[in-house]
Formats: sequence, structure tokens, C-alpha cells
Amino acid sequence: MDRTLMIIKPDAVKKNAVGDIIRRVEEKGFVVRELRMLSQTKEQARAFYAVHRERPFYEDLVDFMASGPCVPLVLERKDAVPFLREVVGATNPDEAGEGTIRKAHGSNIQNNAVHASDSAENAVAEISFYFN
Ligand code: 3AN
Repeated sequence: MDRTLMIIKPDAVKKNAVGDIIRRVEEKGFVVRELRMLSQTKEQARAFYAVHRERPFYEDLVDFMASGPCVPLVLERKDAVPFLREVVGATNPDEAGEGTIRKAHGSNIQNNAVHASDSAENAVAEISFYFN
């Protein structure tokens, strides 16, 4: 079975959408293997999104990710990485398909409810960022 990392972002935690998001991924056959809640420091958020450090939205993204508690989870399923990306939907919630998590809970391209690893290699690195 493959594993991937999902983060329920601060906007979704503030909206009380944690339970609904977990229900949606469980309904799609994912098994929750690890889960925690933490409030990230800006340093942690900067490190997690270091790949975006040259992008114009980087500091806003860091402020957002450090704005309140978030919930990283390790999810297990066959083809976990690509399948979770489908369940999550497009980065911009306006472009996300019907039935996706971002369509249901995202507010805008930054406050888009969840993060999902985009490759098997990144999934391994991102899981070890939050879980030993
Ligand atoms: P995804 O999360 O769909 O893989 P990425 O990796 O391109 O998208 O972007 C990481 C995060 O950066 C997004 N989840 C979103 O919160 C934020 N983001 C991406 N593009 C923009 C943008 N144009 N303006 C503001 N925030 C953005």
C-alpha cells in the first residue's frame, strides 16, 4: 500500500471542516495511519513550502499556514499520491471538480482547505517532516 501526506490547512480547521474532510477521504478508501494537530511557526511553514520560496505568494502562504492549527495526516491506499490529488481537486477551488474537497471547502487559491503531496518522493519527505 502507498502512503501520502495530507494537511488540513488552518482555514478548514477554523471552519470546523476537519471531520468532513476525514470522512471524505475514508469514503474513498484511504486509511488514516497517522494524525496530529499543531500550530506551525513561520519557520516551520517556510521550511515546508521552501520549494515555493521564489514565488510572489510565498510570504502570504507562510503567514496563512502559521495562522492557526493545522492537521497533517498520513493516508494509505493503493495509488495514494495520485488518487488523493484527484479527491482534493485543483489548486484553485473555482476550478476544482464537483465532489472534490477543495470545491467543498476551499475559499480561494491560497486558502484552499488541504495540501496533498504531489509525488511519491515528496510524500516520503513530507511525511517525515511531521512524523518520525
Ligand atoms: P497544490 O497544493 O495544488 O499542489 P502548489 O504546490 O502549486 O499547489 O501550491 C502550494 C500552495 O501554495 C497551494 N496549496 C496554495 O495554498 C498556494 N498557492 C499556489 N498558487 C498560489 C497563487 N497563485 N496565489 C496564492 N497562493 C497560491
